[in-house]
Amino acid sequence: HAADAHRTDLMTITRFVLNEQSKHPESRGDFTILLSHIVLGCKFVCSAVNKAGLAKLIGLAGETNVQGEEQKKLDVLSNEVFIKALVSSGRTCILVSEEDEEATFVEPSKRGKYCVVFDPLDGSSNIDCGVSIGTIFGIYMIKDGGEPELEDVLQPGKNMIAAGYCMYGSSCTLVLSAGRGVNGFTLDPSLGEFILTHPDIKIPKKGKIYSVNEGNAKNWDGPTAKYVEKCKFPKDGSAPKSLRYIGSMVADVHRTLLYGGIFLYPADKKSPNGKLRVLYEVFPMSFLMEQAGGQAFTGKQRALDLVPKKIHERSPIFLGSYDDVEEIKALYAAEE
Ligand code: AHM
Ligand code: MG
Repeated sequence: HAADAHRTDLMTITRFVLNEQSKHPESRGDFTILLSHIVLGCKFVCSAVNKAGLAKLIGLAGETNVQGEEQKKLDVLSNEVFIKALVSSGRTCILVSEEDEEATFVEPSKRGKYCVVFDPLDGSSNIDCGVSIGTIFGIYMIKDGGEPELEDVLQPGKNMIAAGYCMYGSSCTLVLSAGRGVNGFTLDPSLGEFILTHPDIKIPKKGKIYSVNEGNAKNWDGPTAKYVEKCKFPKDGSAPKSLRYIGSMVADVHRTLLYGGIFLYPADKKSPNGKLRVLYEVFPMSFLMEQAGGQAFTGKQRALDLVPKKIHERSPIFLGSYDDVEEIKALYAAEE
C-alpha cells in the first residue's frame, strides 16, 4: 500500500543521485562521492547551527572549551569543514569559498575533475537571532586536460553541471539540481539522512510575493523603482503583491521557489553591481530557478550567460517566477 511503501522504502539523496547517474553509463560514481561530501558538510553545519545558541549559554556560564580557546565563529567553522570535506573527497581540483580571498587549488595527490564554488554560511547577519541561514554551492567540471587554472571557475553559470543549497531553518532542507529538474530533500535527524520530500519542484508561473530590501529604494535605478511601485500599486486591476524579506538569500529564494514570486537584489547608486556574488550566490540560485521553470536576469542579460572575470565578482539579480521576471525585463528593455 502506497503510504507504507513511502515509510519503508526511503529515497535518500545518495540513492536518488545513484539512480540518476546510473542512466549515464560513462559515470563512475564520482559525482555521487562528491555530493556525499557536500552533504556531510551540510549535516555538520546544521548540527552546529542548532547548537549555536546553546554554546553561547555554556560560554556565559563561564566555561571554556577543551583548548580554552574562544568559540570559533560559525561561518569560519563551516568554511573549514567544507574545505576539508571537499578536499578529502578526492574529486575536486579548485575550490572557491566566500570566506577565502584566494581560490584553493587541491594538491595533485587528492585531485579530481570537479570545481566547487560555495558560500558555506550565507545570511550571517541572521545567525545570532536564530533566523534561517544556508549554504549555497555550484559545481563545474574542469575544462579538458591540463593543469587546473582559475579559468576553470571563471565559466558562465550555464556551464555548471549542478547547483544547490541547504537551508538551516525550522527543518534542514537540501535543494539540488544536476541539470534535470530540481529536487528537495529534508534531513531526518533520527536517521541522519536527507530524504526526498519535494520531488521535481516547479516554480509557479506567476507569484503574489516580491522580496527586496526596500531600505535601499532611495538609491535604486528607474526600472527597479518602477517595478516595485507596480508591485504595490498595480494599474492593471490585479491585487498588490505581498512583501516578504528575510535577508537570508537561501530562505528568500527557497520561499520564492515553492510559492512563486520574485526575489531581487538590484544595483543601486552606492553599489552599482548590487551585493550578491556571481559565482556562489547568483549562479547557483539562477541555475535552480531555470531548472524549476523560472528565470534569472541581471538587468542586462540572462544571469547564467554572465562570464565572471573575478572569483568574488558581484551582480544585480532578479529571479523567480517566469512571468514576474518577464515584467522586470520589459522595464529594463524600455530604458534602452
Ligand atoms: P552575506 O554573504 O554577508 O551573508 O550577505 C549575503 C546576504 C544574502 O543572504 C541576502 O540576500 C543579502 O545578504 C541581504 O542583504 P541586505 O542586508 O543588504 O538586505
Ligand atoms: Mg553570502
